Amino acid sequence: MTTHLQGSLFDQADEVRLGPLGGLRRTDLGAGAWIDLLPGWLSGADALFERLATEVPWRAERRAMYDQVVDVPRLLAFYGAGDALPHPLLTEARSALTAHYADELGEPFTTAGLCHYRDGRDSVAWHGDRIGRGARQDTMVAILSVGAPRDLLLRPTAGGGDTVRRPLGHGDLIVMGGSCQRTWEHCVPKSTRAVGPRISVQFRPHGVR
Ligand SMILES: O=C(O)CCC(=O)C(=O)O
Repeated sequence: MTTHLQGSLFDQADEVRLGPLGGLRRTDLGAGAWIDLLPGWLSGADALFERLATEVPWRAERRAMYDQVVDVPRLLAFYGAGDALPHPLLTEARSALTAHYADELGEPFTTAGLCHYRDGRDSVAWHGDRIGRGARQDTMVAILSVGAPRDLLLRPTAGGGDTVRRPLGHGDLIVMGGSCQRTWEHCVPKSTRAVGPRISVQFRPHGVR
């Protein structure tokens, strides 16, 4: 697959390496929801992007919408709890997140969902991760982003309140925690700007989708 990623001027590192998680900064969103953010957690993120873009067995999905079947506007891959992840760095990232949040989360991050946004036409609509336990329980979803930044937007499920916007790419980490999947929803909107490709890796505990 051709990727056309314009690399970051700030991240020319060849070695793919995680930094410490001590720099995570928490924003309280209210209603028991929060996000933690760590820009540039991963150095060498462009190299990881290229590896994932070319080596992951990406699936193009189609979904029923009203009376039509439409293309899902992004490529997908999913790694369950027992599956080998497509790059050792992702295994390292999952372990580091599990260790860092052990007391607060009380269980490990186990699964990894990957989304590949090829250009600004790819997106994910407003949703919370509520297919599983996230519908009833507080939980965490940690997202590592590589490739060109795309905005992740969050807004209260109940309506009202400000929309929170975080541009994520080039090795940035965001963790959505507490009631965030129930009381807030998130999306990656389409962009009419000439944006490059981005891959997000979402680590979730067992039973959260
Ligand atoms: O790509 C992202 O950062 C968000 C992905 C997401 O929300 C999802 O796949 O449920």
